[in-house]
Amino acid sequence: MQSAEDRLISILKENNIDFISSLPCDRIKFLLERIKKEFSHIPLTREEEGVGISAGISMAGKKPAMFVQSSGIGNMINALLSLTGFYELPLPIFISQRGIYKEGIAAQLPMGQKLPGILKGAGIPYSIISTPDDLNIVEKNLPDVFKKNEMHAFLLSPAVFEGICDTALAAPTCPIRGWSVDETQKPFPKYTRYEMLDIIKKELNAKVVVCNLGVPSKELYEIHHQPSNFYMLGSMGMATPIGLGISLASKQEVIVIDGDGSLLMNPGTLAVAAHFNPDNLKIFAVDNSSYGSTGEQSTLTGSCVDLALLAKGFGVGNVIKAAGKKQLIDAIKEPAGGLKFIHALARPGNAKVPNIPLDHLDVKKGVVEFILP
Ligand SMILES: Cc1ncc(C[n+]2csc(CCOP(=O)(O)OP(=O)(O)O)c2C)c(N)n1
Repeated sequence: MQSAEDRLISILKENNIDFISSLPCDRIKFLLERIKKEFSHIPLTREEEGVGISAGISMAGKKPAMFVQSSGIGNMINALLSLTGFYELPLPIFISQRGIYKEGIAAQLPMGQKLPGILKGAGIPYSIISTPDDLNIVEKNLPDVFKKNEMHAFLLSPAVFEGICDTALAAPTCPIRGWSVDETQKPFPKYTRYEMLDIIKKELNAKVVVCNLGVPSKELYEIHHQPSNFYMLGSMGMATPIGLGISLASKQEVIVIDGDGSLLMNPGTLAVAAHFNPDNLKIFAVDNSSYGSTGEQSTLTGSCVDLALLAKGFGVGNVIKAAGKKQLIDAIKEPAGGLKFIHALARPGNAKVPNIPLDHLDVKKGVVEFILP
């Protein structure tokens, strides 16, 4: 019998889809790996840009499709309405709908569960795909998207692909990068994110630590839990903005542990941070060239983006690359007299750590009581 993945891929092929852009979700990681091999694939840094890229593709006479997580719709809605809908451009959007089936991350519930209502309110047609048999609905509705120049959201329940396990999922290779801000130091990734956090843990003591969502937060909880750690459970791309806000509004020393995928989703925040140049803020950007939490899909820091140069370009004065133990500790320890951006070059890989056993409101309470005792 044909697997749900095979079925969906053949429907996409029968409809002559030319380009598929995506930003990963853990629940469709095996499907995404197949898509990358079988279609012209466009890796995104933010879901919204996929809407623009798809508009360009369809105006050039080709057929686009997008694969995103339900949370990504929050990043797309304006472009979907004022570009795709307004100009009557076709766009099928396949959405991994979180928060509705065996969900382990509470922060996925608000957006995932409200998604049908949001789409309804926005006037975006959608279909609910709850089981592999429901892929018939995709088969029926997809041709109309291109015939009628419409957008259509297909809400894919994690149940559709449950149990699918592709042993061929490629692990990202450790990036070898030629670039360097300072040519005298050419650091090479040595440690995983977990090992890095372990190396710098003492320097986090009694500071406000805002930590990137997903596995980074779980690893930090396991390695160095303290009430002043703000563990993000959702809102990808918000670690640096949250840390900036705390640093501007308080005298606390703030360390943001961010990730390459998340920084690329919201890079403009580095310009805002550079503008204020707070001397109580350090951004420790763990660059493992992958979306570690969702299956280690490669990010563009492995091919073309140098986060240190990006930070410099946005006006951050104190930028350092670090990969070795001493470099990492010195970088986080030494004051910079202004905003400091540490480009921490990491190897891909996640530690096997459990979910954080704290209620999200208790996480907030711990941080607030630390800032305002
Ligand atoms: C808007 C949005 N899109 C996609 C996701 C799914 N997602 C959760 S964590 C993550 C990867 C984050 O990667 P990175 O910041 O590089 O951190 P790493 O896990 O690699 O350390 C993704 C894509 C999400 N939560 N929100």
